Amino acid sequence: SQNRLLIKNGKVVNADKIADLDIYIENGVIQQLGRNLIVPGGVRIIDAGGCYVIPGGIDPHTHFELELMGATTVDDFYHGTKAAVAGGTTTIIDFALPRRGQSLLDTYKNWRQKADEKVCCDYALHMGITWWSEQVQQEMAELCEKHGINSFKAFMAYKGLYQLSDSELYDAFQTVRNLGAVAMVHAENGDIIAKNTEKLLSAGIKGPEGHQLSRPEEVEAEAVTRACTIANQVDCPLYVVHIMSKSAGDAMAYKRKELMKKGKHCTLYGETLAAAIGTHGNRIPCTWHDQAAHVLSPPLRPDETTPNHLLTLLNENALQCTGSDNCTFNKNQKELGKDSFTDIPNGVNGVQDRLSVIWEKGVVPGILSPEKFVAVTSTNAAKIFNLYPRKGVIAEGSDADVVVWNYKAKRTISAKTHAHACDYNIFEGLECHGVPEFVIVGGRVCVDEGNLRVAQGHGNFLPTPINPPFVYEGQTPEVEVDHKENHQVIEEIREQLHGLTPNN
Ligand code: DUC
Ligand code: ZN
Ligand code: ZN
Ligand code: ZN
Repeated sequence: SQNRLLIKNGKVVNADKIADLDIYIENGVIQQLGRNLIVPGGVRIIDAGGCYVIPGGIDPHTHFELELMGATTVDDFYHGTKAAVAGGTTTIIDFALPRRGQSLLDTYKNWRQKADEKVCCDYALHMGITWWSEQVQQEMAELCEKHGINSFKAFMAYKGLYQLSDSELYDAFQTVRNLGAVAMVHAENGDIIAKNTEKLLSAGIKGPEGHQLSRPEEVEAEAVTRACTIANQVDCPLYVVHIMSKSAGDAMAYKRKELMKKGKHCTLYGETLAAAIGTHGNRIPCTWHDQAAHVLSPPLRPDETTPNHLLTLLNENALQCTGSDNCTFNKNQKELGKDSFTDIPNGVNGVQDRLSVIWEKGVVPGILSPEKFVAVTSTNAAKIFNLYPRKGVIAEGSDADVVVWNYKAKRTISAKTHAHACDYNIFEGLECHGVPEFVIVGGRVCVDEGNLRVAQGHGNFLPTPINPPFVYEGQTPEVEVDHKENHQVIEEIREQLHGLTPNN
């Protein structure tokens, strides 16, 4: 029947090892692993011979149906999760972002409304701390305790819109710490960016190239260092989103080493983006639209050695995760910035192509092993945001989010064939090894021999528990958790907040 599936003859890749295992799936959950499994008759068999079988990707950074800079992203929760699934990502974590002064609880409800009916895969939410007050502090506690949100993102840039001062960051991180949650930060120095922007505009530089010039590497690196310093003062776990430059990556590595030398738990984490690995900012001969399409914050760097540097940091566990920051605006929306780069809506695609890009740039040239690939595209995010081992691993009892990854096949990325709603693709023309031939989402075959057949509304909201048990001692290089203990926590949350899953 539809609910039973046997994936045979594949090589199962988890973050810690590769093993020859068949996978038996029933009711959306992995029931058995091994060769020569005894399974009921009439089970659909998928032959994964010659392929890797990997845990579905987790994209910890998306912006679906977000209103930003006067435009709303064209990938809503349907198109966004459809694109995710098409590329082998089976869980996304989106940012619920309140406007200044807006209630966090209202924002949470609004995001559930936007997402629940539309998602084709499971999703969780981070909450933005876009302003600071007593009310925000109280609502953070309620979100943690009643709604299963364990991560809160603050901004050091977007001055006058979202930016918090250092003392507000200190208070916000302390609140997060006391709740047992994880702080997140957009690390760029917003004050310096505002000054540089004024100077560029008055010098008549108004085109997209001004975006990158206004926010150079050290402006990002300084903010990474400052964010880690503030987090350390209040002993708060911190996840730095979208690290885009060599300098910022090195700053992250340095702050982590410093903390580990003191023999402390190291709970500083860094994420880089598919965009930073698969493209570069050296786009001078391009058309206005091509340049505008590549505008995101922090910007792509002209230094063409950036992708390999970031990949090396991922391999060394100086960075732990890769996201997409999928935040897609169409060409006509990007044109809001025709007269000034400051008005180009910030954002790029990536939720569909992240796995292919990281595979092509990381695994094919031998910088990342297949196991490390799984760690940085899935497992580490599951551990940091407390979705592990329900997500992020192929194990008995885990959700059946599984990808048959044909690493010998090739595909060429193009806006003509992608599942996004947007009319360009920043990776246009990139030929990638690694094709998700089958993508199984909660036991349902949603990519079937390459054919996409998603089920709108069939994903669930994933409440994420607080007190993340991911802290680890001293020099230990990997993110570790107590598998059994965390499994139990997640089971309890599942029952309390969610009724019994899976729902198919
Ligand atoms: N950066 C972007 O490019 N888009 C969304 C928000 C952000 O921080
Ligand atoms: Zn950001
Ligand atoms: Zn973002
Ligand atoms: Zn388990």
